[in-house]
Amino acid sequence: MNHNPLNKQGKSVKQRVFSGIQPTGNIHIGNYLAAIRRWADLQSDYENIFCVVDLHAITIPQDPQTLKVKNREVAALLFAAGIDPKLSSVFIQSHISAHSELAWILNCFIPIGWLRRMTQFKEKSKKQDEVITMGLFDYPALMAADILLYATDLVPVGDDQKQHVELTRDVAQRFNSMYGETFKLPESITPDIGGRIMGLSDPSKKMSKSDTKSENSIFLLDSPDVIRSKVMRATTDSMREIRFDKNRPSINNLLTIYELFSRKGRVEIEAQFEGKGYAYFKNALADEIVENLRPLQVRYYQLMDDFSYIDGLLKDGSLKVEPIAVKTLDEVKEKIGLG
Ligand code: ATP
Ligand code: LTN
Repeated sequence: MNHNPLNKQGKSVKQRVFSGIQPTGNIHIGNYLAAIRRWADLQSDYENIFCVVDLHAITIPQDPQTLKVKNREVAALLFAAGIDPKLSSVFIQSHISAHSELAWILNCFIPIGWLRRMTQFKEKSKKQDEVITMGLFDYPALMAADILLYATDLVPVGDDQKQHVELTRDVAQRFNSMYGETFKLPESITPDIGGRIMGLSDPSKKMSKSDTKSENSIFLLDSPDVIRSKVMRATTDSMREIRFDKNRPSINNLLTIYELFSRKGRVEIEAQFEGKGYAYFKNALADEIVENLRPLQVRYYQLMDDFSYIDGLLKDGSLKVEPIAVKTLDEVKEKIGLG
C-alpha cells in the first residue's frame, strides 16, 4: 500500500504517518498486530512519527516510578519490534510541551456533545473504580493535538481508535472553516483483518492492556511456556471444524491470530487443519506465536541493558520533530490572537 502523491517534478513525496501508544499495562498481541507491527511494515513507504503517549496514560491513576520506566520499556519494545530510528522518529509525548498547549486550545473548539459520544470514554468510565477525571473525558482533544501538530496524513490504529481520528478531522475542519486553512485532515488506516483482536478467555471483549484477567491476553514479553498455556486454555466452542466463521467468535479469533502471525491465506489455513482437533490447532498456534515473538524478545532484553541508548534515541526523535510541532502551534496562536 502506498498513498504517496507526486510533486511537481513527478517524484513521490512521502506522506506523514503519526501514531501513538500508551505506556500502561503490558503490551499485547492485539497492540502488536494492529498497530506496532504495521508501523514497522509501513515505515519505508512513509515519513513516520511514533509517540509514547504518557500524558494520555495519566488520564487513569499511575504510579510515578512505574510510569517513568514504562515510557522507556515501551520505546524499547517499539525498536525491538523493528521500528528503525533511521526511518521513524520516536519520542515521549510529555517531552514536547506543544501537545498540552494545542490540546488546551482545541478544547475551546470541541463541543462537549462530541466527547460524550466517544465509545472509549463510555467504556472506560464504566470500569473505573476511581474518580472519572476531566482528563479521561478530554482524552480525544489531546489525541487530536498529537495528530494535527504534525500535519499528519495517515494514522494507523486499531478499530477502537477510528472514532477519535474522526473527531480529530471534525475539530480540524471546524477550526479551518473559522480561521482559514490551518490543519491538514488526517485519515485513519485500520487493518482489513485483526483490527480488533478479542480476549482469549472472553472473546466478546477486546484484548486490552487494562484487563485484570491476564489469561485474556498474550503479552509480547510472555515466556514460551506462558504463551503455550494461555493458548491451550483459550475458550473454544463445542463444534469440531476449524474454520473461519464470524458466528463462532472464539475459534474465529484464534484463527485470525494464526492468520496474522503465519501470514498464510485462509484457504491454506483451513486445508492445513481440516480433520484435525482443537488441541492440534492450538499447538500450531502457540508455536507460531512463540516463534514470531522470539526475535523481538531477544532484541528487547538487549536494548533494556542500556537505558541511556534508548534515552538517546528518544532525544533524537524529539529534536527532529519538535520544530514541526512548534511551527503549527505558533501558526494557530497567531490566528486566534494569542501572544
Ligand atoms: P487500554 O486497554 O489500557 O486502553 P489498549 O490495549 O487499548 O490499552 P492502547 O495503548 O490504547 O492499548 O492502544 C495502542 C494501539 O493498539 C491502538 O492503535 C489501538 O487501537 C490498538 N489496540 C488496542 N487493543 C487492540 C485490540 N484488542 N485489537 C487490535 N488493536 C488494538
Ligand atoms: N488513543 C490512542 C493512543 C494515541 C494515539 C494518538 C494514536 C494517543 N495519541 C495519536 C494515534 C494518533 C490509543 O491507542 N488508545
